[in-house]
Order: sequence, then structure tokens, then C-alpha cells
Amino acid sequence: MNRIYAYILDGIISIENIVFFNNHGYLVAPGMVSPQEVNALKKELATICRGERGAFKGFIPVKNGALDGELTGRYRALHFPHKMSRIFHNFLFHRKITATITQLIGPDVKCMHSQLYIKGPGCKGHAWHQDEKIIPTGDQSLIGAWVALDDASVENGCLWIIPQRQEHLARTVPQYSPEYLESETIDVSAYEAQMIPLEVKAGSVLFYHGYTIHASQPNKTMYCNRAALQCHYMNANAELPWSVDGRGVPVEDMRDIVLITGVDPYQWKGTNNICCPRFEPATDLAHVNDRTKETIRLVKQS
Ligand SMILES: O=C(O)CCC(=O)C(=O)O
Repeated sequence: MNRIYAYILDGIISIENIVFFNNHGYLVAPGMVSPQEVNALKKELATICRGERGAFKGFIPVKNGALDGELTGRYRALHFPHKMSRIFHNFLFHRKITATITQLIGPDVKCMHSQLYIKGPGCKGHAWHQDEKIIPTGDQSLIGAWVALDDASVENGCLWIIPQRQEHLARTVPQYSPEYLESETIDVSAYEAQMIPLEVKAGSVLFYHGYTIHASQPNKTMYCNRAALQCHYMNANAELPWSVDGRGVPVEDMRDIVLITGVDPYQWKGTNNICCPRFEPATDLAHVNDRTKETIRLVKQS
């Protein structure tokens, strides 16, 4: 199918987009989130990193007067920002994002996960993986909405995908490259000719299916963050056998969820508070060159 249908125009998903998603496992929505909304999220991110929403696990105290970039650059990522801040919680319900998701997985939608990637200069990428391996759903309906808060390019570590809807979880093998955080990867040698980078402007949203194989490269720039907000949703009619953060305790149905649209047939189970919001320090800078390391050191010291 023509790759033009990968693009959701004017924030309104078309039949062609839905067919494209079903065959290729991803869609791109340029400008789905307005510049004002992006600015509000970035401002709130700085507020969280200043400690004004609470000293969540991993918080690094800061001096008064630190600039926004210095505050956020101390972290590689924030886990579960929707549990840190009302603004990020409310963003889970973004009208255009949720309208798109209901067209792709049905009217009853719940959210179980959010993550803010800051990915400053020198931060590693993520090896090839499928999100359903990490967040398994009872009906394979996991969908990620990845919102670019900065322009994302090959240089600063945008997402790469294999544009094919996969039916199964692929086998993983060990990986030793210092460019990636993880110690294993899907063997993608058979897909070399198909991999594509998804370079997008801030405010664009990438939707991808939980079985879609994707990765990201390190941020190889000197000064530019590549921030993105990732929210994961699924069909509320299915259970979520997710043990969270690899703690390995099998669960039948993880109920730390937020109902986004429609009906939750498992409402009678109630909800609980399992996922801990936390900061992840940017400690993964081993491969960057000395000049970048020095810049990062000075920023962290300030
Ligand atoms: O944003 C990134 O660099 C990687 C995101 C990703 O792979 C994921 O959330 O599954």
C-alpha cells in the first residue's frame, strides 16, 4: 500500500489509515498535538524535575535558579509521569489521540503506562523490540502513542521501525553494542532493507502496535534533547497479565489502569496502585565522545 496512508492528515484518521495500520503496524500524525500543548508539557516536565510535584524515587535535588534544560538533562527518562502530575494525567485523554485509538482498537480503551523520554546528548538508544513482550495484553491490542516534544531526527535518536504488522513475538538474541541500553535485541538481519527512521517535528504523534518491531539510536548530538512522551493503551475488554517493571510476579490482570473511553467490564475488580513513578538518571553516557562528556559534566555540576 502507498506509504502516503501512513500519515494522518489534519488529525482525523481515515479508512486508508486504518488499513495501513493493520498491514504495517504504525501511523504518523504530524502536528496532532499543538505547539501550546507541547510547551505546556515541557513546562510541566521542568516543574516535575525541579521537585515541585514531589521527590519521587530517583529525584536529584537541584539548586534554585537552575534552567529548564539543566533540570531535565539530569534524567534519561521519567516513569509514569501521569502519576506525578495532573497535567500529564489529563494528557492521557487527549481528544485527537484517543479518537484515533478508538478507531484502531475499539471504543473501550484503558491506559496502563506512560513514560517521558528526555534522551539528552549522549543517551543510549533502545535495541530492537516489541512492546507486547514488555507489556503483554490478553488480546494483543497494545498500542503506543509516542508524542514528540522535540523534533526527532536520525541524529538525535528518533524511532526506527520495521513497517510490518507482526503476528508473533520474535526471538531475541544477546546484543553487545554500547549504543543500546538493553542486553538483548530482536535479530533484524532479515529486515535490513525495510527499516525506516520516523523523523518527525515536535507535536507529531506516532502510533504503533504492540507487536511492531522498533528501536531507537543514541542521541549523537551535542546539545539537543530528544524528549518524547510515550503512552500505552489497550482494549478495556481484555485483561492485562503484566507484572510491571520485570519484577516477575505473575498477575492475572494488572489493575493499575486509567479508563480512557467507553466501558470497563472489569470495573468490579476495582483499581489499585502498583506502578511507582520514578526518575531515571542519565547514567548511560559511556559511548559519547570526550567533548560531549565534558559538556554534560558541566551542565550537571551547575
Ligand atoms: O523513544 C525511544 O527512544 C524509544 C521508545 C521505545 O522504544 C518504546 O517506548 O518502546
